Amino acid sequence: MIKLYLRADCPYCRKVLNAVEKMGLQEQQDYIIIDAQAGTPGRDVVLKTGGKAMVPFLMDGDHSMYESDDIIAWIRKKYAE
Ligand SMILES: N[C@@H](CCC(=O)N[C@@H](CS)C(=O)NCC(=O)O)C(=O)O
Repeated sequence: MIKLYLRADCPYCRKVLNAVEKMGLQEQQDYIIIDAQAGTPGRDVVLKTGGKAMVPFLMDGDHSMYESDDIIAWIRKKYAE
């Protein structure tokens, strides 16, 4: 399951969400959203896994990445297959 670590007020996170919604993907079914606002357990996971305090952040099994364009491309490729 794709995990998207996001902040509600982050425009790059909104860009990722808009893209996955446009792809017709369903939250809970195709991906889950984890709050990564400062001070949350989600933020701790982002820092520990990727080494940077930045969102959006994707985790998909062993894969993780930060850049919104890369995240969108990863999800698009995964669900196009
Ligand atoms: N180039 C990055 C920019 C991401 C970015 O600037 N994220 C901001 C929030 S909008 C961030 O992580 N700021 C630091 C923080 O939240 O601690 C992308 O497209 O994903």
